[in-house]
Amino acid sequence: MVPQSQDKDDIKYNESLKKIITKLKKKRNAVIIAHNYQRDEVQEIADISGDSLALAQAAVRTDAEVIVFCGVHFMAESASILNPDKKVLLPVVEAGCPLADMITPEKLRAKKKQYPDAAVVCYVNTSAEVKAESDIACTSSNAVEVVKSLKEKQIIFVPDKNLGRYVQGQVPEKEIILWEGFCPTHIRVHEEDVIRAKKLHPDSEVIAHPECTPEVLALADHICSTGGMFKYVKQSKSREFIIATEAGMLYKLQKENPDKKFYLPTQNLICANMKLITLGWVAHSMEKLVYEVKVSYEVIEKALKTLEKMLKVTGEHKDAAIAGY
Ligand code: CIZ
Repeated sequence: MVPQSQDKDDIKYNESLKKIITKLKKKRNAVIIAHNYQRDEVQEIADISGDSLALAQAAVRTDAEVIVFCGVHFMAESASILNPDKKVLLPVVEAGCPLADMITPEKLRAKKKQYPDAAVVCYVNTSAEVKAESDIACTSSNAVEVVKSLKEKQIIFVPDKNLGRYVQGQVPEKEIILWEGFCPTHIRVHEEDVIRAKKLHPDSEVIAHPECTPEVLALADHICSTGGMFKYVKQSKSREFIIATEAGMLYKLQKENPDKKFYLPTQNLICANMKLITLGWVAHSMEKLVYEVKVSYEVIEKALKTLEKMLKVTGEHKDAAIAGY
C-alpha cells in the first residue's frame, strides 16, 4: 500500500502538472482528447473523452491546430486519417495495441487470396495499412450492422476473434471467417470472476464488452461497446453493475451516475498500453510537440474510404458518448 504522504505528494505533483498543461494548451492551440480507458487524471484534464471513433470524429470539428491523443497508436492514426492537416500527437510513442499488432497487411493479403469472394471487415483496432487493405471498417458498436449491410455472404473479419464470433451469432446468414486475434486485456476476465462478482453483488447487471470470451459473454445481461455502456447504464433501472471491460471505464461511469455502483469482475482488467500515458508525458508531448503520428498519403486515401464506408452504413456515430466538449 502507498503511504499517505506519498498520496499527498502525488496529488500536489498532479496539480502542478495540470497547471502546466493548461498553459501549454493555450500556447499550442491544442485540444486534449482521451480514450475511455485512460487513467482517471488524464480523462479529468481532457477536453473530450470517448471511444476511438467518436474521438477521431470530434477532432474533425475542432479548430485546434494540435490534437493531443491520449490513447493508443491506431487511434491516433484514425484521428490523423480524418484530420490530415492537423498535427496529431501521441504522448508516448510505445503506446501500441497488441490486438492491432496481431495482423499485418501482408498476412491479410494472403488471406484474401484464399477467399477471393469474401468482403473484408476490419475492426477499428487495426493499423492504417490494414484498414487500407480492407473493404469496410467497424467498431464494437456497429459491427453487426456493418456485416449485415454487405452483399457478400462470406466475410473475413479481422482481427478480434471474440468480436467476430459474437457477430456470427447475431448474423447467422453470413459465413464469418475469423482471424486468430484477441485483446490480451479482455481475455483476462474469466467465467469464475463474473460468477464470484455476481455472488458478491447479486442485484447487479453484468455488462460485457464483445472482446470478452464467449464464456463471459454468455453470462452477460447486456453486451455492448464502451459508448453503448454509458447509454445503457443511464437508462437502466438497476443501481449496480458489473463492468467487464478495461478499468478506466469506471471513472466516467461513476462521474455520470453518482447514485449507481460499479464493480469490476477482476482487478486484472488493466491495459498496460493505455496506462503508459501520464500527465507528465502529456505535458512533455505538448512542450516538445512529440510524437507526431503521420500516415502516408497513399495509405490515407485507401484507409479513409474504408472508414467512410462504415460511416455511410451507420450514419452519425450513434454511440459517440463524447463528454466535456
Ligand atoms: O473503439 C474503441 O474505442 C474501442 C477499442 C472499444 C470500444 O468499445 O469503445
